[in-house]
Amino acid sequence: MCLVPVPSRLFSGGDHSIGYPTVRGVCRHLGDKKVGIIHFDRHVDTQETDLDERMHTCPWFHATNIRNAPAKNLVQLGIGGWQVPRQGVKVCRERATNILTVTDITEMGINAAVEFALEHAMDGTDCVYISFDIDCIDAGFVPGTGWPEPGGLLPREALAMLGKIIQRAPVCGLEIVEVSPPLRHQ
Ligand SMILES: [Mn+2]
Repeated sequence: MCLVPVPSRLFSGGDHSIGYPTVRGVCRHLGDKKVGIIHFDRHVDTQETDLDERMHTCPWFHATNIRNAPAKNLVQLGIGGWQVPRQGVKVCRERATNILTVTDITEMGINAAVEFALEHAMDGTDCVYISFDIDCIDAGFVPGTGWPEPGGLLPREALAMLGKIIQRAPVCGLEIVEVSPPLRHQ
């Protein structure tokens, strides 16, 4: 485990609307330090608004406007679900963020995916904020979530990547979101 440059925090959701305020809160304590964001999800969540509101599909549009959280250090792992709006993808392209789809990760392997994530999230930053949306995992394993998606990561793949990243990166915060037990039907 790396030494952390700032106190590390654990947040749990609830929906992903906590992503922006939690990164903003962490950044207030970073001074001049910078944070890279590693985001596990089937969805990019980079559109400015959704249904005319800032909500759980929009955290990274706003978080990467924070001075300490450059967009070039946003890495998104497991993207490729049905709910990936064109507006969000457009923002990713404009801001030159980094995306690996489930297919990318499957083809390159989880070790190479972890290297990619660390290389880009740590490029010029001091620490890493990890956002783990449980819908990055295949819907067959996580029915208790708001937007279950087929074709996601296997639990062992997601947990292995998460573990390898935590071992090697100075983590300033970790959030686990989109957990909704009432939606479990099994
Ligand atoms: Mn999601």
